[in-house]
Amino acid sequence: MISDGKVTKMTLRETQSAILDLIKQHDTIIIHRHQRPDPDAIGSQMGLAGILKASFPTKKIYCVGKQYPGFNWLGTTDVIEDDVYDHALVIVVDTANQPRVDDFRYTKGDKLVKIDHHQTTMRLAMCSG
Ligand SMILES: [Mn+2]
Repeated sequence: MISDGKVTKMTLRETQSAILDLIKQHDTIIIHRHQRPDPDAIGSQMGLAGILKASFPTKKIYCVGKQYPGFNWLGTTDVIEDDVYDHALVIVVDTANQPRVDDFRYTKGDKLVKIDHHQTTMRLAMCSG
């Protein structure tokens, strides 16, 4: 976790708890993934959105990024205005580094979380509670 520029080593459970706290604290959550997506990018994006919508039905949950018709079967992304990012939690999934994030507005939210299975090549997240 990085908070105020300070890196804190956390256990997996502490990280999960910190992310859950951020989810609970935000009414709007915007989920990004990488450009030229493959099914694991779209699946993790849409899957997370589905879990969040089921768990927190009153929150506004959006998935952004270019829609590719060949992946319509996995779900469709939302087109949202810039002001939706005000006070939003942004979660970037399956994206190793900043240049690959689809939709560069990912920095415009209130808080930013990265959830990824790639080796860390670049830090994205400013995750603070
Ligand atoms: Mn991928």
